Amino acid sequence: MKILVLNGPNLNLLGLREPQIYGKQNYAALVAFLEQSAKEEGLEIECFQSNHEGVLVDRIQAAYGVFDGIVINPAAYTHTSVALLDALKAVSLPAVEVHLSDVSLREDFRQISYVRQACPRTIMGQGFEGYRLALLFLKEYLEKN
Ligand code: CA2
Repeated sequence: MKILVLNGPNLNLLGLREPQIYGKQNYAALVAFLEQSAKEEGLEIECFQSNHEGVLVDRIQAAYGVFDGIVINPAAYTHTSVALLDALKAVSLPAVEVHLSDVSLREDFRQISYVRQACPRTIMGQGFEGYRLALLFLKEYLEKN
């Protein structure tokens, strides 16, 4: 099973600021954690981060026929992007929305998620562990479907 892990804008700055919200570890540590988690579960993953909405749309489109599922933390684009929602719907791959922080406890503008409509599962507030749980969810989902 091949899973694409997408991270949106500013997540490349992990560990540099706001550690009380996003944790102390950096983006490289997140990728290392994901690779270790995937190895343990026998999954093949590719991790990709971009600060650009269209680039993320391109990667979702290119996943069609190549990957079996998508883990996505769209970061700020969660709350603004119909383009990411449309891309996820278009490729029709099972996708899990992940957030490091618990967005349900944060500002009003973070209560909207466009991508959620295309995701059978959302995981929030569990830091890096949330990404591992997303991989596990997709593994089980793909085994059943
Ligand atoms: O909790 C999450 O994972 C978020 O997707 C993170 C986004 C935020 O806009 C979403 O509402 C929730 C922000 C990512 C920014 O990451 C930073 C990392 C270090 C320093 C500053 C920002």
